[in-house]
Amino acid sequence: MKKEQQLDMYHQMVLIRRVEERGAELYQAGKIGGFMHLYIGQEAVSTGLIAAREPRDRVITAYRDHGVAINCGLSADEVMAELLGKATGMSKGKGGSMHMASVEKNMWGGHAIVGGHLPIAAGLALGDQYAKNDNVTICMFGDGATNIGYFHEALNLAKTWGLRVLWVCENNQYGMGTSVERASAVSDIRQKAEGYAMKNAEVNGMDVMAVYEAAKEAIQYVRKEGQPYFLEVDTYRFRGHSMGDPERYRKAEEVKQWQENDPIGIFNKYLLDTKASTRKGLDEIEARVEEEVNKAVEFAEASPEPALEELFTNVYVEEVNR
Ligand SMILES: Cc1ncc(C[n+]2csc(CCOP(=O)(O)OP(=O)(O)O)c2C)c(N)n1
Ligand SMILES: [Mg+2]
Repeated sequence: MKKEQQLDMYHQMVLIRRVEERGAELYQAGKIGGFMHLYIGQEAVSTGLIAAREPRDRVITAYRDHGVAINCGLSADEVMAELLGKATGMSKGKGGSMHMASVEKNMWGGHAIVGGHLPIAAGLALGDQYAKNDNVTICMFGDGATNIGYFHEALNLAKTWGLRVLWVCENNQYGMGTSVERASAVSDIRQKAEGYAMKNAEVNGMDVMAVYEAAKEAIQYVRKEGQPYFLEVDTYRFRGHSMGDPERYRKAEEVKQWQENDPIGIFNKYLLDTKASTRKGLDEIEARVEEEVNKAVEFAEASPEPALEELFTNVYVEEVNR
């Protein structure tokens, strides 16, 4: 990979982190309504995955979607404005934290119902199969979602019909306050893909380059073979499940251990070790992010709320280009 692309990925990861840290402050100040789930700690997952796609490949995810939007090419302005429910947000202020979407960037949401977007991913891929193209749909979901009926139906159909879906389980060890071991019959989640005779792999989600390499290989397989693929990514959320989580279900020690493997810190070290950048170069990226986020907050705060006449617009997409 060219070093420019690596530095762009570093920029994306730091931007996700800072947008969310500022988002959390604005939430505490009462400026953001509804639920908000932070991606802090998991930035390497979507950054590595989406860096490996072509723009024509579709991306769909659950409610932990702010980072995914940034990786798909949405600006900090559009994400921040959406968080604040403003008309200039990527979903015109009508989606909020959990429903960020952009057909233009091939980012199909942002879905709040656990597992509910997996059949939608299968549908997107079925549409592409019907149109006889070889686009890949990348569908991300949590470990908890693999215990839901939709997961099994969607994987079964994907394999039966040869749909081009890359299923990505972000195993962050918990579904709300329930650990994987307490909710799933198998804690090695990719075993579930074996049940559908689906090729699968597991990768360290704290290492963005490892995720990128695994995703490249997986996407190539899906595109060439016309078959789905299952990638389990081991990761951890550093913050609570959503904004009001007392975190009684896990020990501070455990959180600290994972935080020592901060994906941004690991990538920072990698870029210095491989001489892709200097300390000064990375500091400059971080300073640029700071400016971008300050500007995004100003932009979002100054933007208008959606007009009442817009209440029933943008409910359906009328045409999808294939
Ligand atoms: C069908 C459904 N059941 C329950 C909920 C409440 N709920 C929201 S998030 C969540 C946990 C999901 O965990 P996981 O899939 O691992 O995703 P993570 O939050 O860890 O990213 C639950 C049970 C929901 N949104 N939808
Ligand atoms: Mg989880």
